[in-house]
Amino acid sequence: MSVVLTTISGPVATVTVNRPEALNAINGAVLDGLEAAFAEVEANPVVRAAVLTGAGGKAFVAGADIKEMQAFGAEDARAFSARGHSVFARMESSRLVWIAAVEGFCLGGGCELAMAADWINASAKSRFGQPEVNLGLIPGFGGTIRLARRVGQAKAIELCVTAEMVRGDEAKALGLVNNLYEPGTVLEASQAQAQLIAGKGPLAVANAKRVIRSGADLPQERGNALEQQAFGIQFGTVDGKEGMVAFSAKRSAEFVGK
Ligand code: DAK
Repeated sequence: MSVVLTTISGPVATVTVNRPEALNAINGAVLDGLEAAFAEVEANPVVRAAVLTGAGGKAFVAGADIKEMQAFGAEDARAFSARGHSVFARMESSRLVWIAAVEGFCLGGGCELAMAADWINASAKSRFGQPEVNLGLIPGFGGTIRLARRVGQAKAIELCVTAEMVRGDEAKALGLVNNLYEPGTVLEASQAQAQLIAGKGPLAVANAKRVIRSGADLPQERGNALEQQAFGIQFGTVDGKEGMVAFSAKRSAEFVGK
């Protein structure tokens, strides 16, 4: 059985890290599987939104695979880190919205993987943390940067140096989690949310995500310029016209992604 599974249901893709016996810990094979799955989903013209999750219900992902990493020297670790960065970044640069559906433990490299998605859905019982210092390590898949951007520098330092876990409801209060659902229903609720997004204009969804992500590090004026350009582009699309015509005709829009 593959360590990463991809299922397509209508316009919604679900990618599942599938090593439940190791709480879905990320090893080299998982990175290979994620890279292939991200490429496959991105290239599928039918897919309009995507969910990332972990198998088994006990964990989204409990971290990078500690047993595999034990054999690493400094150069192996640097290469593993660089590979993780490049694979995870595929969700950020994707035309699709990626939702991380988190049940149970979401730790270390798992929390880093979830943060590379566009947002995180969880239950109040989910457990988030960056416990690398317990192993004498630090986050190596972008966690230091992404966590600080999500929760602020001071809280990110606190979480990374204490290794304390926070529950899903606490993570929501920190801004790490967008939406809470009942335990056992997070995947289904995330897929329903993806289905909702799939009904929107796909170019508009991709463009909104691109501008927000690219604009995050820009001064306001340059961000405004980026937005103006993207706003104009939408008016040159078939979908942009269709959406406004459908509104005026009091019917549902039929978007074609052009
Ligand atoms: N790696 C490998 N195996 C893991 C694992 C992990 N991260 N987490 C759990 N497992 C395995 C356990 O070893 C166990 O396997 P068996 O003993 O049955 O063979 C199985 O999953 C079930 O786990 P437990 O028996 O421990 O289950 P419990 O319910 O008792 O405990 C737990 C659940 C999540 C509290 C516990 O498993 C735990 O503390 N796991 C480790 C959590 C952790 O420390 N995560 C952070 C890992 S470090 C870098 C790149 C990346 C990173 C760092 C540097 N560079 C390249 C520089 C990232 C580092 C990390 O993510």
